Amino acid sequence: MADIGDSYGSKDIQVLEGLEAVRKRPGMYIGSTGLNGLHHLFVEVVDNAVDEAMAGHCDRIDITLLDDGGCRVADNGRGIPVDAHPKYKNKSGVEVVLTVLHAGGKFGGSGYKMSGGLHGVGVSVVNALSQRLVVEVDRNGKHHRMEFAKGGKPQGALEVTGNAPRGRSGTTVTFWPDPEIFSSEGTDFRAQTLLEKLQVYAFLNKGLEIRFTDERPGHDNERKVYRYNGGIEDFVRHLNASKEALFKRVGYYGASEDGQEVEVAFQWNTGYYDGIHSFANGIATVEGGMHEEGFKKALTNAINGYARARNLLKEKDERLLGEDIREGLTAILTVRLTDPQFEGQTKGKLGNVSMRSLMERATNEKLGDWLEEHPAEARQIVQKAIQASRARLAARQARDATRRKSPLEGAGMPGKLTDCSSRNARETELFIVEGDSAGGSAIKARDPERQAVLPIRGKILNVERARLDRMLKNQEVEALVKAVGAGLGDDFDLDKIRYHKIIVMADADVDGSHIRTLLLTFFFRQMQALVEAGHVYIAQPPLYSVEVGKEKAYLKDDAARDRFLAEHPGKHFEFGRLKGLGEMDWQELGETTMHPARRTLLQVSVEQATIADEVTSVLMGNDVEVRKHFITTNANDVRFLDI
Ligand code: 0RA
Repeated sequence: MADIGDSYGSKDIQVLEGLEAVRKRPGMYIGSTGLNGLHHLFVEVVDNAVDEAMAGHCDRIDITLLDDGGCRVADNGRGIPVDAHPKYKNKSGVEVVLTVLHAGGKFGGSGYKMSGGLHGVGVSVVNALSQRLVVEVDRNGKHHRMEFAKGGKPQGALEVTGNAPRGRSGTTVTFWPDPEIFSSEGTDFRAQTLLEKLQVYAFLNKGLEIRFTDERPGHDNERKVYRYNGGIEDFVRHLNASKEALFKRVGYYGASEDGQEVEVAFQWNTGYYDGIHSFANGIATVEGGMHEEGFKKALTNAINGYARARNLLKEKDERLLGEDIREGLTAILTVRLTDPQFEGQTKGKLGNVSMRSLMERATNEKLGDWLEEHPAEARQIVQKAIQASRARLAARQARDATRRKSPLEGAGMPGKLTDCSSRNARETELFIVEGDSAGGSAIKARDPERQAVLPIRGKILNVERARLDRMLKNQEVEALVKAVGAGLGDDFDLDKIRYHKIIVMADADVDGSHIRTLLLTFFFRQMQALVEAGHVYIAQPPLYSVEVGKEKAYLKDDAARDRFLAEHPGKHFEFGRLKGLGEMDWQELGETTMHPARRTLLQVSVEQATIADEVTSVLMGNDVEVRKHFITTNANDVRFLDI
């Protein structure tokens, strides 16, 4: 029996202080309190369930978005321990896991050694940032339940509420994010974002079944199920599905040593980009790191070795470069290790040196074997790399020719560019405008000191399908590259950009959206650092105009129109739908879309390089059918944007 002193001791105060600290500085735990942060809560809870799966105790996870805004994650793992935790006397394991920061993996010992570590802030953080949370545990034949109020405050101890279904164990966490914390962008989950993450989890955990149901009214309520018995091989197949594979087979190898594991799946496509995606303990390492380094080095080595041995590369021929070999490669690298070191700007780079040597040895040996065993595929890989090296030389010649045309810095600006007078890139903006007439209005409306305008006519060249040498000959591309002033591809130098805001201004119609996608693809492919550093924006011309007395008001979107109607109750208005930039005169364009104080801009971010790459190739690649299907099913989904 616990007395009052026991049930409210100093431990409890510490616990509440811990959760209070999370509420004071949510950003430190989940990055932000915008939509990214909100989705982080989801990731955190699902991660815990996936950890159970990785440890071999769970093969199904059910996710439900409830119609009251809650999110439920149910797994059939072992269930969070329900007995009293030795360090926290009278508290159940469940309460400790839900209220003590970082308590997630602290007990149970070995079962948790592979857990992520990056997202692993613990489900207590989710509790702290929820207005309500209910945890249910099936374990030892009993069904247990515990509820928490706003900020993670326990509403009573863990209770046994009945028997567990026969033989079942598992954990169900249902949480309602706190709107007070997520006040800027709200608490509505985006199903598409969640599904993308769930699909990656399913690929990385072979055989794990992940089911998702969105019960919210007005959403697609059909259940989605992800389960891949082929694991990362299926992942590669999926990524290449929208492309043309160089050969049918997907290669695979794995190795382990001292409790560390590496696995690789790969296939080449006929495209020109490399798509290496790496993960450490299930977490995307978008900045690469030691495992990627080891892989790339050994890949170059293995292919060159094979090409020489088979005389596909003659003695006089130069060694193939890594970039030539990686052209068209789609590969998934996953590693599992006990103490992952995540480094770099976004903590997306694996720092463990041991992973470089394990990956390098595994690749040298196993990929070497694979090439010997699959001579037809091996020959195609080598031939493609040889072609790539020739194209690289041709591209260099073409680029040198472009450079020679404009030897002086700052000279050689494209004729179509109306530049601004300030040379301080930090304060300047480049508007890329569709069409000459809208371009003319933009030139009149701009602030000549800080805003430059580059009109782009027609559709710029489809960059996914064109190799660099051809692309550089395209006038629109050339003008764009010169205006930005920092080169392109591997030579792109972020320090040299001439404007800190590159703003794409296109109509809200289908053509406009096509041009926008082409431009974003171009930036994503050829000036990736520009996108990553957040320099690319999309202008938002208003969708509606309305006369209020003698004045004309502009409304950004449907939500703005609804607000306007709510602010003018009982009155009738005619709303004009603005079809294009051309419908506004230059003053209007300036007022609504260009003036820094009055416009809204969307910043373009590469939220998930994996997914962005996929969308880009679906939209831009050669497979018309896949593209049509994608556009019709995802018409409202602008995945590049982090709105
Ligand atoms: C601590 C220890 C053990 C499991 C868990 C936590 C656990 C947490 C979550 C969160 C969602 N689902 C979960 N499933 C398990 C180990 C338990 C044991 O050794 O039996």
